[in-house]
Amino acid sequence: MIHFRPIWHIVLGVRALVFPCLILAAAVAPAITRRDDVPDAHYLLAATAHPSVGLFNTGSGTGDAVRTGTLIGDKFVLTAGHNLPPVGSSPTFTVGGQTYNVISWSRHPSYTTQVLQGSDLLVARLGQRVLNVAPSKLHTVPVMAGTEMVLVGSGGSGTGTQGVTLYDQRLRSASNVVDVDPAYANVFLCDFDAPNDPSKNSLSSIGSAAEPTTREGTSAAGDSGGPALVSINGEWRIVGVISAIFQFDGSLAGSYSDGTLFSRTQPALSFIRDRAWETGRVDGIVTLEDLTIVPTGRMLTVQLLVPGTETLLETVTVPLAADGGYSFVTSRRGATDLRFSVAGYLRKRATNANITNNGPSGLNASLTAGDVNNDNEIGPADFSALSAAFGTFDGDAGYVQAADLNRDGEIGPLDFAILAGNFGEFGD
Ligand SMILES: [Ca+2]
Ligand SMILES: [Ca+2]
Ligand SMILES: [Ca+2]
Ligand SMILES: [Ca+2]
Repeated sequence: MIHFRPIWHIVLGVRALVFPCLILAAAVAPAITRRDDVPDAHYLLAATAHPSVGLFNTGSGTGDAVRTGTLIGDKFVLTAGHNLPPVGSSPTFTVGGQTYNVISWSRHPSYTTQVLQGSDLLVARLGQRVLNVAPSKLHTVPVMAGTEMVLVGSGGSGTGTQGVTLYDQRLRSASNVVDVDPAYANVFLCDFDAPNDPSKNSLSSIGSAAEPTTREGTSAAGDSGGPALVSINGEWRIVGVISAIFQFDGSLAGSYSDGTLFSRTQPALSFIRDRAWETGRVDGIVTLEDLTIVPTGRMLTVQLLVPGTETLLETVTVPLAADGGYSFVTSRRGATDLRFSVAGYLRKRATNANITNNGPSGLNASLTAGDVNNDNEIGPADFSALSAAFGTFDGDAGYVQAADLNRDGEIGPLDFAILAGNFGEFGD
């Protein structure tokens, strides 16, 4: 017998099509539970790989107010639709060691308490930018059955034999395998398999494997709204949001054979992106030419200018992401020139960008290396600076980072070649 237990309260009307008996019940507050033979420390450590996951407090003031959410933009959090803050509440989101006020939120327009239909999603907006945590990205491809994933939640903990025994609001991450019921396109599932006990393979009827993953586990109450993520080329991407638990054996929530129901995010991408989009937001990628390391944290200055003039409207300084990505928000609207500058590179001007409520997005620029002294010209002064430091390595007395044009830790022939190749050029 499978009980679908929506994590927050009783849900009525969920139809049982593939499950032999679907009974809905109110849940007490269980959360990510673990294999008996794997230490809790493994689950706690694994969660540190997901710093964008935090505690979403609905502000209800009740004992089950603290749920889970994921930062998906510097001001936006993705969580479950059933985590809707009550009217008049003061919800918060805690991530990266700081707590932020949630100032507005938007639930998926197709939200229903019938959790098997999916769309149990909510995008919340924070009152302040989160600057010390990189947001997670959403996977744009539907996740397939059999894919190994992780789920992260801030709820309690316990083991497969005992169920939940501890509620400490610490983030834990379990792994599991995606199970799919073709009758429900907007959700996927996982079950909590036990080592050497195929009787716990509760989703065998839809082809689930009986073997647990090395960090197998499942979720429940405080985990509600937490992400399911898959690793794509070494980067974690969100594929679902923890929506409900089901109990196969009817007792000990979070024990072996119990499982989790996730709302898929891929069918809801347009909703999520639309809500997690600030008006007047400009973004794109700035490529630092000839750089051999990622530009993470390099500061980009963007000057907003009246088109065709030097009349400065606004100056914005933001850090670059690993892929050179940047974004900022401005109240400026209409035709604007944007001049990009990063120390060590010639400035580049993008002319007549039209800033609207919706962008522009994808405003990219590629900056030329070699301006050691930042006078927007690659000339004799830069050559002299590089020559003076030539042959030094990072840590040497004479090493000057600005002259290490490719940032490989050595001021040598490669830097000289870059400078020589760009010699005589001016920036915009
Ligand atoms: Ca499983
Ligand atoms: Ca299974
Ligand atoms: Ca120069
Ligand atoms: Ca170098």
